[in-house]
Amino acid sequence: MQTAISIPDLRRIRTQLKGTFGLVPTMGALHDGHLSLIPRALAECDHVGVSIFVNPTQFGPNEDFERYPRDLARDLKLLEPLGVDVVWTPTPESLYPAGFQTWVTVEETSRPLEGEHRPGHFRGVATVVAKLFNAVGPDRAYFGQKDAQQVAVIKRMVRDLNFPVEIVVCPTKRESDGLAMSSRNVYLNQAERQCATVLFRALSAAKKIYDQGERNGVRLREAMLMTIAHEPLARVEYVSAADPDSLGELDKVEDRVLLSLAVRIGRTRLIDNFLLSQ
Ligand code: PAJ
Repeated sequence: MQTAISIPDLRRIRTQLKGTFGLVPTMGALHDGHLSLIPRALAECDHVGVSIFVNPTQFGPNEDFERYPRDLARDLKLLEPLGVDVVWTPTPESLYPAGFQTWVTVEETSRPLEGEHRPGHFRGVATVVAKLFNAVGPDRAYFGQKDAQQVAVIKRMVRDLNFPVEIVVCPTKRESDGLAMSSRNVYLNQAERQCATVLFRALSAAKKIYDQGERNGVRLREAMLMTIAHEPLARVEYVSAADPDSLGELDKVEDRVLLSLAVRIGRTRLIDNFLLSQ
């Protein structure tokens, strides 16, 4: 496993790796959710690279950029046995040189849900992912369904800017009680950790009535809200039953619906979603 910090070093390594290349972009603090993307990438590509970069531009001024978990030595140890060819850990100065002023904005898709509660978040995500794609030149890039709106935004950017990259979406990896794995789960104390299953329980309640035939968007959102209302530690930011591509809220579900929600538990903000079809 080779490692690179500078873009020229990364490029030197990259040009030596012939065949198809898969990129797994991450912000580190790796857990089994991140790691689950790697076997998929290795199975589909001749070579695989992982980027680790806590991207400052996707954090709001009152968000957790400073306290976001960072442990590069541990991350490298976790990646080493998996068969990854290269790990790239760029510096903020190399990706955001002095005088930086060029941004990628995916307009409509970035607006609702996360975009509404985290202004500027997807501008930061789209910009850094475009820069990672430019530097690496991957044939495929692997993202988790866990961040459903991020997937929609990146797919839109790839189409709109003609990036020659295939976006591959991998299923959300969960703890045994349903909690979606997230680097932010380490912020939760014991009581909050128990409460955190409320996201999965709310999504499951909506899925249950969906499976029984409910196609009314209001009812699906209500089912999630009612579950969260029973948890005194949980404060809902949004619940949504939306079109998975446009992210527009649905009155009536036709064939596919993205159920998603953001909930604050204490100081920690968690998101999750189910993609239901048919
Ligand atoms: P990060 O939160 O580190 O996540 C890296 C990748 O792992 C993302 O594609 C995310 O969706 C995926 N992932 C996280 N938790 C997962 C889980 N429980 N199951 C499956 N996949 C999971 O997402 C980002 O970083 C950043 O926004 C990034 C794309 C790297 C741009 O900075």
